[in-house]
Amino acid sequence: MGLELYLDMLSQPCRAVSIFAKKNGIPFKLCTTEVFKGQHLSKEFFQINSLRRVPTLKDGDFILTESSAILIYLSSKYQTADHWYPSDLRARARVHEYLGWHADCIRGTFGVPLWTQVMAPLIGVHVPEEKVQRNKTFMDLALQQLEEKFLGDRAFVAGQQVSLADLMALEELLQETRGPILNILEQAVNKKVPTPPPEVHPCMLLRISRIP
Ligand SMILES: N[C@@H](CCC(=O)N[C@@H](CS)C(=O)NCC(=O)O)C(=O)O
Repeated sequence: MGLELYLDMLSQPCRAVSIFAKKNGIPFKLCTTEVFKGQHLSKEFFQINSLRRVPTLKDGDFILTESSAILIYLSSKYQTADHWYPSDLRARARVHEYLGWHADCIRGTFGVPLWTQVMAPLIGVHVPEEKVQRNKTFMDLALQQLEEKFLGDRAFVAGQQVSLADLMALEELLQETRGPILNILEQAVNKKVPTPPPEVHPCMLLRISRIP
């Protein structure tokens, strides 16, 4: 059985994995798993990933979660160009450093507005303005740290060419690659986003409760 990727294109880590696989000509079967339709809660998906999260990779009997682990696995298995996941120790360590920080500080803040502006209202939850403003402050700080610590006067996070670190950063921050997100924001403005089914509400409430 070939490589299967369980992805939801509304999810930033999923889009990063999809872009990487396509850009590098890695053949895979796309198994669309839409979180807001509750598809990640199905019995079938539970057999594959008991954490019930996407992205998930299935390569024969090997199953892997976490976007950064998946990207590293793909780049190593398919021997993609060295710049993606550099063999140089320090450049590679820089990629890991960035991926860890990204998950906390970029994903942890840039992922929030979709929840406060679109998903929470859909299930009748109002996120206090104080939290929205606090998150904006964290987003500004994260951008400043990205520029000052990770980029400085360089074009890329590690080395002279694009790496997995840049892919994660660009995917989250560049609007052009965010078609599905722009679509859902537009649908939200027009009040056309379908309400997620009730079985998804507990996961959504948990996610909303984690907004600091
Ligand atoms: N740190 C994980 C984040 C994965 C994640 O949060 N996935 C979300 C979609 S963006 C998900 O599957 N949520 C479903 C849930 O937690 O119920 C990664 O980078 O892969």
